[in-house]
Amino acid sequence: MNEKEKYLFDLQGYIVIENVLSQEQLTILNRAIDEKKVLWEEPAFRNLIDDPTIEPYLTEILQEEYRLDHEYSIIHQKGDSLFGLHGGGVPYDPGQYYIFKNERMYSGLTVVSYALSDIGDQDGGFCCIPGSHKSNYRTPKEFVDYSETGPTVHISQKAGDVLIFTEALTHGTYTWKASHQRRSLLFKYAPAMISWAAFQRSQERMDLLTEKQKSIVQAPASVGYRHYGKNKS
Ligand SMILES: O=C(O)CCC(=O)C(=O)O
Repeated sequence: MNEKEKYLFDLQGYIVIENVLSQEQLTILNRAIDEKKVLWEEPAFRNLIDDPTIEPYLTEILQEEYRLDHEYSIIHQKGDSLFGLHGGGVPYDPGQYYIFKNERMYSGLTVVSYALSDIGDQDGGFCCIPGSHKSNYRTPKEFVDYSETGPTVHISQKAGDVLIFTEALTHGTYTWKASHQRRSLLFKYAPAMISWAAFQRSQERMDLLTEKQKSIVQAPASVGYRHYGKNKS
């Protein structure tokens, strides 16, 4: 994560990284969705858990050790309805926070959102209030229900681009207006000791993973406890 990207993530609460997925990956992932495969059935999905392009960003935003908390896809057809704004600095949520301390950022639940189809300016999809992860007042209800646009902006992505945002950012979803489907894969990571969703990974699914992936898809425990646990006889 370079200095410009750090500046932008800290300032806005999100960044877009272009061209993360190759055309080949897009073809495989989109085919798997056409075939209605669940996230864990297709290795190309599982390989995103330790995507080497994304790893340095997560290390910077979440610290050296982090965990994949939960993941899902968003498949929206034309007319699929909006989802109101949520998140933000107030009220403070210990699972979804953003702070800057000791010359670095710390984020709770943090989302890596892969676009598998284009999300153009007028298409709908992800929107947010840039900078709201540091807000000190509640989001006005007119902005939450979109009766006023206010400072809310829509974020475009080309197929293959990745949007990373902190869940502390006030964000939501505009109605999907394009004739093609919105296809996004959301991987939600947390610091090693935090669990946002209940931990319910089956052994059968864990067995599909590489050792590296297993170390990311793990139950919450502090880094100190994890290493102490490993060294205990
Ligand atoms: O990608 C989107 O449209 C919004 C996702 C969202 O609301 C969330 O991750 O909490």
